[in-house]
Amino acid sequence: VTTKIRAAVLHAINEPLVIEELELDDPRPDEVLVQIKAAGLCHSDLHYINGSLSRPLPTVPGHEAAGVVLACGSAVKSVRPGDHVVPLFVPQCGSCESCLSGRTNLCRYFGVPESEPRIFRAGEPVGRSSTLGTFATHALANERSLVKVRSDAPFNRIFYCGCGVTTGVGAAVFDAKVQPGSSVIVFGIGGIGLNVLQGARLAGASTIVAVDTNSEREAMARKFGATRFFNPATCDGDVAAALLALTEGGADYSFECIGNTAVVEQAFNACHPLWGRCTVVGVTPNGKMSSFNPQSFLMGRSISGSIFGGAKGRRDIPRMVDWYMDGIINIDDLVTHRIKLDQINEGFDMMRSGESIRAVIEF
Ligand code: CXF
Ligand code: ZN
Repeated sequence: VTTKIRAAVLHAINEPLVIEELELDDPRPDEVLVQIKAAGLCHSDLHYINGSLSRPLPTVPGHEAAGVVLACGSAVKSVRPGDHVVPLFVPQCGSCESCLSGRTNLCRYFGVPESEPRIFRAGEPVGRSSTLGTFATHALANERSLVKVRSDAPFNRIFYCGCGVTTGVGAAVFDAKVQPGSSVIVFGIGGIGLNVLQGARLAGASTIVAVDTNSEREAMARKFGATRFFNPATCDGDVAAALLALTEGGADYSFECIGNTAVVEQAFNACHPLWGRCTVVGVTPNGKMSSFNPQSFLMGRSISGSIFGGAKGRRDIPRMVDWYMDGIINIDDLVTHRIKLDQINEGFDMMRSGESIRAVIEF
């Protein structure tokens, strides 16, 4: 038995997604069938579409969503039909070395290729992003890739906790552990950078510099916590040098939220030479390199990266949803466009042009 679903399928790099009817297998004992209510368009999906990141094709992209449980496999314990859930592109099995260590949020099942296809197109297997594939009316998720959330929270807001909100807020709060009174520079004021800004504000940073080549992003940046806006296009000299001056010696924390290897270098060089910590959040294209003078590590400046904001989904997403419901974080103003599944290609066009911050597909 299978469930007939409607999904957006990526058949070839740089071609529009095609909306098709596919067959989704029934849940195995450890799987859950989820009706997707809202799914966000994330820049990583665009990376798969344009080939900056690669995956076997054809595939159903999409990893940032919220929905309702329709059916559970016999071994599933943590959710039941009717529960509201957020799928997790970073699973949390709770029992692997990573999950038990307290040193990482990346469960051993993160990024592990699937052994068995779950989606079919006229009997032929179709892949899916992050063992999810949420650009579809329904998805199958392993129990470890699912978290139950409160049922009074709107799907078309909390879907964003499944990737962007948690990635950005978490990078500042959980990973970098921004301290009260500190200075922060955020490079790239989009769907992730704005969340890093509000995370830095939540953590009590006192100087928060937003950096973007699009000055139209200044108003949003300030609304989400920026105290200064800097457009590198208006600066003749070295961007890092200008930011070192602007922060009177370098930021305590910097965040790269674009995925540009040259900007990673600027973000590193703009933080304080003795204790500045640069966090790479943007996903740079496969194969591209940044370079650093190793002498600049000697005195204490450091760089590290962050996936999903250091969050463990089953532990931290319910808390993110509470923060939204309590007005501690703003999601409403980031969800700039509401679309239908068959408008998904226009949604990615708006992402490319910078017209949208987040577009959400409502089912
Ligand atoms: C990304 C996270 C880093 C690796 C590639 C995919 N996922 C979410 O947007
Ligand atoms: Zn994402």
